[in-house]
Amino acid sequence: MTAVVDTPKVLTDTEIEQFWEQGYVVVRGAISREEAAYYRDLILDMIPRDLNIPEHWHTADGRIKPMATPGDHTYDTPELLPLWANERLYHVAAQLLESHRLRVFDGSLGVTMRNDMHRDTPRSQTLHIDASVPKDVDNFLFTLEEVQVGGCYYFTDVLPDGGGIHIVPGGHKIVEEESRAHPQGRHLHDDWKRITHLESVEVTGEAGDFALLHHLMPHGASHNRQPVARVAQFMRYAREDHPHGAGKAPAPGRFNERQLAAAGPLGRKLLGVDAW
Ligand SMILES: O=C(O)CCC(=O)C(=O)O
Ligand SMILES: [Fe+2]
Repeated sequence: MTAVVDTPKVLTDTEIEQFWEQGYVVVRGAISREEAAYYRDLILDMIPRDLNIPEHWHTADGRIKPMATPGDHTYDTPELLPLWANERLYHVAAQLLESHRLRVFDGSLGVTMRNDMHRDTPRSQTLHIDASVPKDVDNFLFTLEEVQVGGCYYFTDVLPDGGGIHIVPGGHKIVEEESRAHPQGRHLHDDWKRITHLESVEVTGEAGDFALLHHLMPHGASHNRQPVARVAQFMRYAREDHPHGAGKAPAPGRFNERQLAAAGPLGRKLLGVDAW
């Protein structure tokens, strides 16, 4: 695949090839170790020190998922918005999606602390995809415009069995193959939210790395057997001309002045507030 955008090339040709073949790539040093430690502390400080977990947050098997409000997992505070506007990741997404006109979204958080239970299974979550394709369409288009790339920043070192996200190497191709062979391919395996026939492996990484996945990649959270809690924030990128509207602009007034200042010029474009 040839890159047609004139943004800096963060990934090597080999890494780009690996992404399209394997369905994922680890972007090394998306932020520095110092920045990662800063964001780790910021996120851990959101957890009440009395460990009284708010009713609307999720917690299971040592994985705490803070919720901004009931039903909304997006954390786009001024403190976290620089992560949304990260230039290095933006350039990677632009390289892969072959467009510089991108939208960023998601912003959910995940803290996975050690869990000594359920030793018979490495994962705490069923394999699923989080595709930017509505569930009311019959099938995926399988075009580059439809692809969303996303995943998570690791703010902590993620050693083997350390709660790293599980993926299926080449799994995005299996999803494509099965879906293409079925007239209602989008709806297989409970709309691809319950994938039980594939084997997964953990993506390890260092504090500051970003595990980037193709949106058809089956994945799931894993148990953390290590003392070090895994702290992560999820980001997704889609093209502005995304066929199902993932690139559409936000409602006017969606972001306040402090958020817009924190996002900076690139962030404001990625959020859809300023035009490309
Ligand atoms: O926390 C993880 O590693 C993965 C979480 C995930 O995929 C999800 O909640 O949709
Ligand atoms: Fe997911």
